[in-house]
Amino acid sequence: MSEACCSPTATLEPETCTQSAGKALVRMDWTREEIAEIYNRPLLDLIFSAATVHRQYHQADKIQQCTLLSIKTGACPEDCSYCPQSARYKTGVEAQALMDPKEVYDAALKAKTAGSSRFCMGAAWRDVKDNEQFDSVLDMVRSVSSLGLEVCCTLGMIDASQAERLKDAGLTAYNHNLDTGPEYYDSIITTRTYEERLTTLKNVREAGLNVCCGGIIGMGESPEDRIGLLHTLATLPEHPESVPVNALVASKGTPLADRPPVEIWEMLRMIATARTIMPKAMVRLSAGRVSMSESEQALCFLAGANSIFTGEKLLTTPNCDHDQDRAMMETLGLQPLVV
Ligand code: SAM
Ligand code: DTB
Ligand code: SF4
Repeated sequence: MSEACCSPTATLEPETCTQSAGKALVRMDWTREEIAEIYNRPLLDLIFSAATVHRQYHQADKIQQCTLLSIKTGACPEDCSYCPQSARYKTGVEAQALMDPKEVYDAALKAKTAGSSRFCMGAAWRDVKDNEQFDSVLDMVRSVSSLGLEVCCTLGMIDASQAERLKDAGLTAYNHNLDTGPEYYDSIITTRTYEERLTTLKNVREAGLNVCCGGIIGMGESPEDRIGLLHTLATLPEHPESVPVNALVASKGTPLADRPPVEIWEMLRMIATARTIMPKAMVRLSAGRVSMSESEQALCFLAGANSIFTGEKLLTTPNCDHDQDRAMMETLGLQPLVV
């Protein structure tokens, strides 16, 4: 008789079973059809099987708290339809020049004191230029890293040498999202290509940095587009160590301002499928958490999310109240992950 596979109800033949020694296999050869089958499972079966994989690879009672800081805000030349920081839309976001490294250090210290173990600095740039501003970002990376925090940056496209310099400065991970599936991508952004994004991811990986790469749902994409995004991520030469799942924060003035809110069921499908096909990754419940109830977030943690952004803001939009987050973790018996 065959062993039960990672689907709780499946009794697959051994050659089609995706488990090894009681653990889901880490595979880079997923087909779109296989991912679609997982994504479209009856929701409770999907959550149950994802929760099973989650417990094989992660401590299910631990949630990593991360803090974001916008170190350079707004006036971005790109046309990402979701983004309140694009100069092309009238969103009311006030442009701010690159922050002073000392202020960044203070913010990181505050985040650490508040329980964060990862600090992510975002800049509204298309790409990184080799100039004093990049030198200043390298200083910021060095000083945040000296606090013993994981350090992540999201600065737009970077080349191989910039990735190496970030690594040398102590960067843990670089965030560069694919945002959506390859077929839908051009409906959302025209000023940089999917291929260019993949090149940055390659530069990041080859420099020995961890890859943080995910996307956004709720931009009008179809389930097939979401499956396309998950397929691209899960068939990279190595899985990203970190996969942020964002629900669109519909921001006034952007072309996506009137998109209806994402249903929790869609968020759960996305998180559970990401968890199932990339078992080792940190799956981050990212933008959009502010619109979710605690019970909805609890389902996301059950489905395999193991990280949240804490602090009053994401980059430019409001985030959940930190005291309420603490109370929620207490209620759910979750502890902050210490790295
Ligand atoms: N400018 C850099 C870039 O685009 O690579 C870094 C900053 S950018 C704000 C980082 C990511 O935030 C985007 O790739 C996108 O996935 C996410 N993001 C931006 N605006 C968002 C929104 N309104 N709702 C959800 N996610 C958003
Ligand atoms: C990611 O995937 N989500 C974060 C982080 N990576 C940089 C950013 C979310 C931004 C939400 C809109 C804002 O606050 O401006
Ligand atoms: Fe600029 Fe990044 Fe916003 Fe796109 S997502 S407009 S590149 S800040």
